[in-house]
Amino acid sequence: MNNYPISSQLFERAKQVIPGGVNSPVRAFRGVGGTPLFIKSAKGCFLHDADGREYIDYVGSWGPMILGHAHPEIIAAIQEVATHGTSFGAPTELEIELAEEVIRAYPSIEKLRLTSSGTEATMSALRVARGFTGRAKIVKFEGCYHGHGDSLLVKAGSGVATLGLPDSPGVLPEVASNTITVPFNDVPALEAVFDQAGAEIAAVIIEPVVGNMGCVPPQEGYLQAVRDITAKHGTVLIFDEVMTGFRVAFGGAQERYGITPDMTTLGKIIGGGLPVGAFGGKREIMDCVAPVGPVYQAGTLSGNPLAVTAGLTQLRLLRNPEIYAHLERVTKKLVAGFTEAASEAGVSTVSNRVGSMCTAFFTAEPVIDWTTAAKSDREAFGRFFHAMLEEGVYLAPSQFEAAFVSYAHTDEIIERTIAAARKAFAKV
Ligand code: HOZ
Repeated sequence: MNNYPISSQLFERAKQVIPGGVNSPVRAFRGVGGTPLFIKSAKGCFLHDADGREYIDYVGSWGPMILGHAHPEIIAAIQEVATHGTSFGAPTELEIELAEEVIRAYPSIEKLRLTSSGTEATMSALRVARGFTGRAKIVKFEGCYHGHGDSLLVKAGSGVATLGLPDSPGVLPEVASNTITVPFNDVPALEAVFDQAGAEIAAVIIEPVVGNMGCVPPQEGYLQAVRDITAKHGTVLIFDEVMTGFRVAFGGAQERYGITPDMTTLGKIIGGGLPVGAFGGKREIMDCVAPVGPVYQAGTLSGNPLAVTAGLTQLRLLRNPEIYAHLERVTKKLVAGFTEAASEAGVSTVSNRVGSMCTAFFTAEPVIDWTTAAKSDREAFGRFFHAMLEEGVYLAPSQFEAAFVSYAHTDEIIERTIAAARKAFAKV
């Protein structure tokens, strides 16, 4: 029996006019099979689909909804600002306020530029790093995903890993050849690359806590080693905190691990659920950006007043440390509950967590990089995913995406989720 008749109909219709029926590949459920849910509305930690079913949501729009969906203060702020006009293509005071708010939380950022997505932020940051250093090569890590910019679609995580795609056609070999990849959490591999080509490397870009191969934390001392190696070679270290920014701590992974990058990219949470990205860093690097410097970057909707208002309102609410204490506590409880439920059912899982990001990998071996993540049993994950859906819990439809917990996830919701997991693991 099809429990999702309306979503199924919508999916068939969508496939006629949108590639794969979706506007971003992971949403198509290819990683788990079946029909993607079409969502009608969301409130707090709940999603409602087109078939009238309710789910506890652990996707949170892939990270931005840290306070839960349709937060009343954010909605009210957007409505108020919208009455004054929705886009001017000219500066507003709101943009300064958002930049000031971010800079206060991220001492490594002296200046920043707003974009409309995380992808734009990472692409722009690389261009600036190349312009600043006059070097061509960049280093990224296997299984890390930094949006779909050409230079970054090499051994990428997220949808690329989920779909098992080879490096994307359409990325010119001469572009890809300037991207060097190394395994995450492997200091000798990074040292070897720098010993060989250090003077040619403009930037190292890293998810300081990986979210795009599932959640993979940096091992003790790893980020410091990356910092030391890049500093020694005059290479720009870019922390891609699109997922981790204002997520694993108010000041992101750089605050949590005490490491100062040269540049940072942000997105997701800083838009409060509307499209905002940002790249920023040291003044001398950011002053390469036009119109101060020669590195060109622009955007009609950059700094859009609605998006900036949503982000600013969310960041001001997030100043309350009680929110992070809650997120830490309930996510820890969730992971402990999953681990116990899996072990009771005799299913091997390894769970990684940093703050309110976590993943249960269907494997018996510690997951520290892409090689170990890729050993997960994706079919078992798919069965678990669908069993959870049946129980009213919406997880990311891929083994290689992190779960995000929000402030709206109460203890009672976490307990309901663990009870659902008990039943779902029994069906794996
Ligand atoms: N690449 C995103 C997750 N890492 C998915 C974006 C989406 O489907 O909205």
